Amino acid sequence: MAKTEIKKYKNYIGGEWIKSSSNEWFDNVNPADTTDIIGRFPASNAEDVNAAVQAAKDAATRWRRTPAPKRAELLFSLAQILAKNKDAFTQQMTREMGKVLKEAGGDVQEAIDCTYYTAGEGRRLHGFTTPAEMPNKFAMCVRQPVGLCGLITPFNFPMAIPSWKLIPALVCGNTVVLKSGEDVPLSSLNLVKACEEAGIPKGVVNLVNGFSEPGAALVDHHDVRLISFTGSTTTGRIIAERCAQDNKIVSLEMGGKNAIIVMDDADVDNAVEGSLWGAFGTSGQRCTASSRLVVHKKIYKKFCEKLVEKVKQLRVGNGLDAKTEVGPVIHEDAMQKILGYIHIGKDIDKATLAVGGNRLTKGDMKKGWFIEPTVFTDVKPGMRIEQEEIFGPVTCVIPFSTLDEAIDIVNGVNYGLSSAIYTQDVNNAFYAMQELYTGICYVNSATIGAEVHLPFGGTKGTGNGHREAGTQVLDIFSEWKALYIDYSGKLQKAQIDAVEI
Ligand code: UN1
Repeated sequence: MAKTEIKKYKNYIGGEWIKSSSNEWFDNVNPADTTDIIGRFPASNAEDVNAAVQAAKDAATRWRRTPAPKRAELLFSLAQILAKNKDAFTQQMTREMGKVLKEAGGDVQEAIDCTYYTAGEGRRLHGFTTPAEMPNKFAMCVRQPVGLCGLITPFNFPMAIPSWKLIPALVCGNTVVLKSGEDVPLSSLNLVKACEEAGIPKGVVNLVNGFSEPGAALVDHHDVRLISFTGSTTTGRIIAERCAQDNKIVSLEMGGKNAIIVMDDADVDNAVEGSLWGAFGTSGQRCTASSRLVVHKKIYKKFCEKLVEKVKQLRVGNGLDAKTEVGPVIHEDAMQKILGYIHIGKDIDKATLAVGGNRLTKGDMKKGWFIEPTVFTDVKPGMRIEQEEIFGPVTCVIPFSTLDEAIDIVNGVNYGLSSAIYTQDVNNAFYAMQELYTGICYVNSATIGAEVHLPFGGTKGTGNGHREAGTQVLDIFSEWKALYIDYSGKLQKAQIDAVEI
């Protein structure tokens, strides 16, 4: 029987679908079943990036001069196209990324929400006016586009994260080269194809697939004015250093080591449910994952028992099966790294492995990268599994006695993305909201589940001060221009000429 040929996908440069000048390809593999090849994608090089940057440069003036409400109209059409294709995009995302269908649907929905919400900014993009020091003089501030933006995206939110970058870049009037995550190129391609269908002009959005070579070429390209990156803290730091050579704007969204505090007055069942969702949703492969559960000593035993019981019941398997609750991790290297951390937890940190800890290979699972949902208990602040980002289905439970101690534990890592507290006491809740040094903080829910109209980002090793989503993202993708209009008909010197009262 003739084997069905694996579909080849292309880069999108200057409105054309073209293969890489390298003529090399890589396979997009299903992490739940590595015999399932979703497609072949161009393994692009610096030459492809140069072509994409040139196309984005050529399109820049026309796009910048297109009134923002008109740009936004195209983005509203884009949102409709994404919504129309939600089911197909969801299926394809689960197949290439592994997360369960419900979560993949949430990911596509987040891209739709982001597109509708941010397109609305096309009729706002507010600046401000302010009085000038001198009579007969007017002062105001407007946003101007940054120019050419390079977007580098990860695997864990294959459509949501590209949309967080792409849509605000476009509404602000920038042109874009997107380097898709090499493990999930189809979801980026679906988003870019939808841009084409929505009528976004040629060259405004360009897509280059591949590994680090095109990523590095984008970061180093002199004509790129901004790099927006989501990924590891190590890579982010390298990108920041390289961007500094050229004074590029750089927005980084990196790791996390997020914690949930569970107070002794909390609704324990609710806290267990939240912890389960926060720790094992997306197989723990979220920067916002609840990888630490900081639990009051008075309820610690009860909490651990209930949590372990629930973890044992989680159904691990192929995300395409509607019954599955936890899918695979993204690839073999990720699996080995996570298993390595489990080994560190057991044998070096000497924490208690309460449940899980192994690779799963039963039946069809041997074809993919599955790890048992894993909980360490009796974890102490400072242990490696308590400090370092694992990015997998592993969480650790840390006992504490006072809220101040719990807050110190939460803040005692080199990350600051998301935090949470379960409590019924309003004083505890407000005190924690004030003291937790993270970009996002939840009360009575887990550390995951950010919505697109609020700023997203974190402190310390998580970011470099920028926030995506909300209206705050506009501060990444536009620059302020201060405008002074003197209609006095004479020279007026600010700070020097005295104004008669
Ligand atoms: C990420 O973890 O990389 O808040 C993004 C959440 C999602 C986005 C997560 N809306 O968990």
